Amino acid sequence: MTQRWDVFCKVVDNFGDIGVCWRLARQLQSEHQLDIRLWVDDLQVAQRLIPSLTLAATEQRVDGIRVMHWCADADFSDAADMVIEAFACGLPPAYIAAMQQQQSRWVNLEYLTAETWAEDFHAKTSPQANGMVRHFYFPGFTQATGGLIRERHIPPVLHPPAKQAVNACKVSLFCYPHAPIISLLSAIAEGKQPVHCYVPSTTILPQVADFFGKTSLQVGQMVSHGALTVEVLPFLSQADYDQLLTRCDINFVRGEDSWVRAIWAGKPFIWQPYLQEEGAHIPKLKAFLAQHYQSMPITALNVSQAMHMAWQDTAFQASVWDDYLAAWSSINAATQEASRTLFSQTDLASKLVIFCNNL
Ligand code: TRH
Repeated sequence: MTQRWDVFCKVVDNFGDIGVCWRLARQLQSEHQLDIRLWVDDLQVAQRLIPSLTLAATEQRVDGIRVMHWCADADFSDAADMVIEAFACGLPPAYIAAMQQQQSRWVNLEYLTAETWAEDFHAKTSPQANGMVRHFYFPGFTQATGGLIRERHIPPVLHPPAKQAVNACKVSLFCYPHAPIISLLSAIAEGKQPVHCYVPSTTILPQVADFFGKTSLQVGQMVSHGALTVEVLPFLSQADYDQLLTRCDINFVRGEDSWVRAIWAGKPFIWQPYLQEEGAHIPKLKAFLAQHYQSMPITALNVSQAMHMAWQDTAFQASVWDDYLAAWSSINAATQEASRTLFSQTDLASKLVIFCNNL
């Protein structure tokens, strides 16, 4: 009999919560033949990534997934065999009661981090007051963690390392509004290397418009200054966004899901972690750089680290951009190597299925 899985997703902010859950739900359904319900509390945000969603529907089927509106009056009486609580979102008490009755298994999918403690906490349990056991599942970059989301259709990064940066360098820009966006755009515009920068429409557009002395920018608009041309794209479907990353030479990504997609695109990328209190995102960033670029030659590593640190700061120097372009070939080769290493590991959904079946 087909196993029934429920994935619970609370949209805290931005797109990553639903971005991760939607990818995982689809992969579990299509590659592992599971019967999936995805419970989402904010259909409006979900609709940005799943345009065919109907906002008024409490239950609907999209791409083989039953998308359930997680609202106060939803029917929580029927619990699944396997329950994935994404990012400790907290399950409805009525649903937990149903889980207890149906002896469902309960896994909390944690945030991705390259910090070494993820290995220690992965697969640990948390006994609950009602006698149930909640299991912690930590995604990660090593065999001892829960792995990374990667569908079967993603090709391995096979292309040989390029010798030098291409003439018209293509860049994609997806970041949080507090990034030093204007300084980056100035550095690019003043540089020698022509750059075509694709900006999917998000909350950073006002700053990009500001750089060009405009009050606003519209989807489809193309504006240039110096070496920089910016093209405003619509907010893309996940599939189109993934494609964009593979077509660009440098990708600015953020959060969690776009970060992982940049890894599979295998192109040099600059990751902006989600801003956390007391600078907790910085150790997270440093752990990733140390883990991911082990094979990078020291000069390129220094340049890459400087670029990432400058991107977290308000003082972004033009020289950081110039140095990054100069080291591009070397960064590209090391990025591909790192992606290939991760590609050889089992993907998150496959590991999760094995993990759950062993509970
Ligand atoms: O939106 P994010 O910042 O999401 C987050 C936050 O950090 C959040 O706090 C955290 O809880 C969560 O991650 C896990 O960045 P992220 O993770 O990259 O998610 C963006 C999603 O949006 C991702 O699935 C890619 C998708 N996307 C598109 O589908 N089209 C687009 O045009 C763009 C720019 C992104």
